[in-house]
Order: sequence, then structure tokens, then C-alpha cells
Amino acid sequence: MAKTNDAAESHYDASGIQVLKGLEAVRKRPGMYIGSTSSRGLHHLVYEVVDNSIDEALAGYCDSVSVTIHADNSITVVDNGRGIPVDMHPTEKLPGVELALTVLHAGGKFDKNSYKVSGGLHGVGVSVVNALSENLKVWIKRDGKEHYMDFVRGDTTTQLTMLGKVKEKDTGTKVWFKPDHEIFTELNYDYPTLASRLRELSFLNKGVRISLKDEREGEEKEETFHAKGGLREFVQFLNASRKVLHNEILYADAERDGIGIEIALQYNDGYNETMFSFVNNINTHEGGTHLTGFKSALTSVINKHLDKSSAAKKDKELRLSGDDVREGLTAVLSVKVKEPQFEGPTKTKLGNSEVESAVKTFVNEWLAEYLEEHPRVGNIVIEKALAAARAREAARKARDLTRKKSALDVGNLPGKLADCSLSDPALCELYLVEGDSAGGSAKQGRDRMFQAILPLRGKILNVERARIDKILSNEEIRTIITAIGSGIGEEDFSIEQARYHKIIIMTDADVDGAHIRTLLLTFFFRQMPQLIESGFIYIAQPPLYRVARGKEEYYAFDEAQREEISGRLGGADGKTNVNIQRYKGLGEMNPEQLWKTTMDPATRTILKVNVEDATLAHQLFETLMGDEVEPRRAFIEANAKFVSNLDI
Ligand code: 0RA
Repeated sequence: MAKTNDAAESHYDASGIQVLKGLEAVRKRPGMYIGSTSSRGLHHLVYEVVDNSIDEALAGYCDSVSVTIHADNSITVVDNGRGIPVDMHPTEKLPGVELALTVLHAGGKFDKNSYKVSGGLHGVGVSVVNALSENLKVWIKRDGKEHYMDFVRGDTTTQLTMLGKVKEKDTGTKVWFKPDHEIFTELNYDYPTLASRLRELSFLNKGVRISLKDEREGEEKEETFHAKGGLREFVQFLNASRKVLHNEILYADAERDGIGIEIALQYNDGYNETMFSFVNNINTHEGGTHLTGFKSALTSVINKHLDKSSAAKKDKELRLSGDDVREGLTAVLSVKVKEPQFEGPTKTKLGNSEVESAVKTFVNEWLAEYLEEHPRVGNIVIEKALAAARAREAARKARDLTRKKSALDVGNLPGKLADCSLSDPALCELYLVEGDSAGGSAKQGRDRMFQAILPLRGKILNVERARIDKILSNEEIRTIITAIGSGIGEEDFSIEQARYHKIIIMTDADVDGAHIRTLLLTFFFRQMPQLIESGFIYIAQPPLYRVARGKEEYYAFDEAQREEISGRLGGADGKTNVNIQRYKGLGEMNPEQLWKTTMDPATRTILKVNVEDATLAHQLFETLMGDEVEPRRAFIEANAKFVSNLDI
């Protein structure tokens, strides 16, 4: 950053020097700015540039954004906003665009009056993208001219250049960048990941046309996302493979006390709650005040509506809980807040208290009026919630009964569980093991100080198609809940009570194993999502092969590794006798082998489950585990070609 260094020195500007250090710091510690240098960080670069374009859209100057993945995995983002300013900054003595791209957090400096709503979580500025790209080029159309600049690893290489004239009304910004291979460990963009976020952005920013084009060989495709109905289309999309209980989607878009509030909701005949909340386009995975306001208004309005309805006359004491009114509910809540306070471990929980009351007051008025004016929908909602309440009551009775026998009570752990001796959850691991025989090997092979083993017999219930009372009456599931100790569902769950901070799913490397793993993940995702959010859920990676020569033995986790090892053992002549054993199940390994390959923290690989993209995960579970057969068939057909490890 030689150029800007000179400028800063001649200005004795301490804060200027500070920010210059800043950009170097971005290359030194990229993780601090974009979270990681793996695939996730790579995708954040695109989101960062697109967020800037969306800011232009929110300010009312842009209605079209296009993203292109080029053949070499470089990216172009084009928008028709005002264009990054190119005039000289009065004190920094650099063109606005150069400041925006070479100075950390410069964005706001010359943009005080505009109302920026994105940013926050990954609102680190386009200068970060520049710092982490081996090359970045920018073209700006503004004031009837087209301008150009070029950078290498954050350093200016081509000063601001005027390329020529354009029509006065033709404005916008085009950014091309190639992520730096010296920084990123993964350089390949994943089309579905980008498509999912861009689709989401189109739902969240009504009317903005967002397109995505893939130019990579064999991957060529293009999609345009454009939601004229805003969140209405989001809910429609989420409910696409479900049977809805009413056709009309309840929808509101309003501003209260300077807070933008947009809501859409619709009930389906399922038992899950599908609720997404956003603040300034950022998915608030941990919820917060906006969600609290919404939920409390929803519960209160529906209870008031029940009081007025005929159903209540039969049972005066009837109260619907929050869980009851949210059974089968698909809802999206999006708020736009000027100064959001993000809290929580992943900084995705809104803290602003004024938002809670604004949302609550608004939803109270809007929803009460809607149900009043649409009695048919009102009745459907009440019937659904009453059915949920009855089922919950039945479940409670069943639970109370069994609780006396301590089924869900941690005080009496399930007999099948081989617990560990340590009690600090942060140190303890629970292995959920497929089958009694592998369970037996795991019990013998484990380190009993910190590793607990729970063998699972057969398949667990598919919770995607069951209601809470049925879920709780399933023996296998009850055992898991009791062993973990954290309780279940929104109202009974407490992460502090979790007895293990690593819950490791260990299944066979075959179709049944994959099915059991999916069933368990569905259960955790739907009933104990906090375990996933806290990073407590893992998947064990048992080896697929044992490659041995005499007393020497090695383990291979895929075909390539198997070939590599057997080649090595076979020596140059390839005549030496090498024995290759394909593990069909965990049960084929003896306790010592299981420990060495899959359970020993020093040598094992375990995959942490995270839900980076909640919408994508929701859809996937619904497609794979839900009622409708057709979407599942389509998914399997579309993805069958990617399956490399199918063992039939
Ligand atoms: C700073 C100020 C203004 C716009 C932008 C930056 C801007 C940045 C990017 C990045 C991609 N597309 C963009 N579009 C705009 C406000 C400009 C004004 O006040 O006219």
C-alpha cells in the first residue's frame, strides 16, 4: 500500500496511519474480518460486495444486481446504483473510490447521510475484499463518465482513469475480483450456496432483481431472483413442498418509530415451526428482541381470538402456549434497524429493546385486525393450535407418568448408556453408536474418563413426520434426550444442562448408516437446534479400508488413500502381498482398532455440524424427510451423480 502510505505521512494523520496498518492487518489476520479463509470466507467476499449494492437499492438508487462466477472462479458483481464516488476527498486527498477500496471501514466516511441497513455482521467494507484478492478491478459509471481502477493485493496499481463518456443517467458499479490463493484454502465457489443467499436477498429486498451466472466449464447456468411480493414469496418458497392450511399468506410491511417491519406467515399441516428472522438482511440465528416481540404478540393475539370464538365457550380455562400457536407455522420476520446491537456467541442476536415493543405493538394491531376480518383463516389457526395444545397435554401426561419412573430425568440415566467418569460437560463426549455390537466395541475401546457411549438399536423415529407426543413416546429418542440432559423443545430446553459438549454420531459407512445419521440430524435440527448452533454436534469418520502387509497396518478413509497406501506397501515391484479389507460396518473393527481410527482425539477426524445456511438446511431436511414424495424423487435424481460412496 505504498501510495496511501505516502499520503498519510504527509498529513501527520494518526488515525490515517492506524487505518493503513488496518489493511495490512486484514491480510495478516483475515479470519478476524471474514470469519475464516476456508469456503465460508471465500463466499463472504461476494456477500460483502453484494451488500454494498443492496445498500444502494435500499437507498432507492438501484434495482438490479448481477453476480457472475467466471471460469477461473473469479467474480464480477455489477449494479446500477449511483456508482462509488470518484471525486477527491477534501482531507484524505484521494478519490472516494480509492479510499473505499484501500482504507478499512472508509465506506461511511463520505456517506454520513445515507441510511445504511446492511452491514453489521459482514459489513466490513469492500476494502477487505480488495486486501484479500490477488487482483481487483473496478469500473464506475457516474456523472456521464466511466472510470476505472486496478489493484493488486490491496495496492493501487492503476490510478483512477477516465475511460470515456456514457449517458448521464447511466450509473453503476462493476467490481471484478480474484480471491488470493495465498490467503484462501478453498478457491472454488459453490453455486447452490451463492444462489441460496442471493435468492434470500431478493426475498428480503422486494423488487430488486438479482441474477447469478455460472461460466465454469460443465457448470454453465444462470438464474434470476426477483420477488415482487417480498417476504410473501419467501414463505411460499419455504412451504412449497408442504400442504398449506390456507392459501392466502398473511403479510405486512410497515414502519414504526423509524423501524422497518416486514412479516409474512402461513400455516401448514405439519408439526414443525419454521421461523426465520432477519435484521438488516442478516439472519438472526439466535433471535433477539424483534423475534421476542413477534412471538409474544402472536401468542397473545391468538389467545384473545380464541376467547372470542365458540371453541373457548366449551373450555374456559384453555390457554394456548407459544409452542401451540407456532405448530405448523412458517413465518419470516425482517426488520430494518438504524443502529442494531448484535449479541450472543455468534453475534446474531438482536439486543435493541425498543425493537421488541415496536414489533409487539405493530403485530398486535395488525394480526388482530386480520383475524377479525378473515374469520375463516382465524378458525383454521385456532383449530390447529387447539390440536397442538391437546397433543401437548397428552404428551405432558405421558411424560409425567414416565418421569415418575424417571425416563426423562437425568437423575436416572438410561441403562444402555455407558457414561464417562468426568462430569465437566466441556470435557465430556457422547458417542451415539449404530448397533449393539459396535456399541460394545466402542465401550471397550473408549477412554472412559471422558467418553460416554450410547448404542442405538435400529432406526430412530423420523421426527419430520411426527408430532411432539409421538416423538416423546419413542424409546430411542427418549434415551437420547435423557442422556444429553438438556431437555427438548423451545420451552423445556436448556443448553446449560447439556451433559456433553461433544455429541458424536457414529454410524456405519453404508446406506443404513447414512439414513440413521440423517434421522439423528433431523431430530437435532428440529428439536434441539441450539445443540447445533452451539457447535456440539459432530459426525465421526470411521475408515473405509484397512490396508495391511504382515504386521503393518494402515487405515484409508477413501479410495485415493487406499491406493496410495497399497502402492507404498507394495513397493516398486508391486509383487509384495498387500491385504485390503473393506469395512462394511463399525462392528468389523475390534475395540482397539475403533479407538485408534475413530475415537482417539489425537488421531481421529470428526466433522462439526453447522448450519451456515438455515434456509438451505430447512429445505434439505424437508425434501429428504418430509411427506411429499415428488420433491424427494427430484432431489435424488438430481444428486445421484454426486454419490460416490453408495454401498448397496
Ligand atoms: C460510498 C458512497 C456511496 C456509494 C457507494 C460507496 C457505493 C459502493 C458500492 C460498492 C458496490 N456498489 C456500490 N455502489 C455504491 C454514495 C454515493 C453518493 O452519495 O452518490
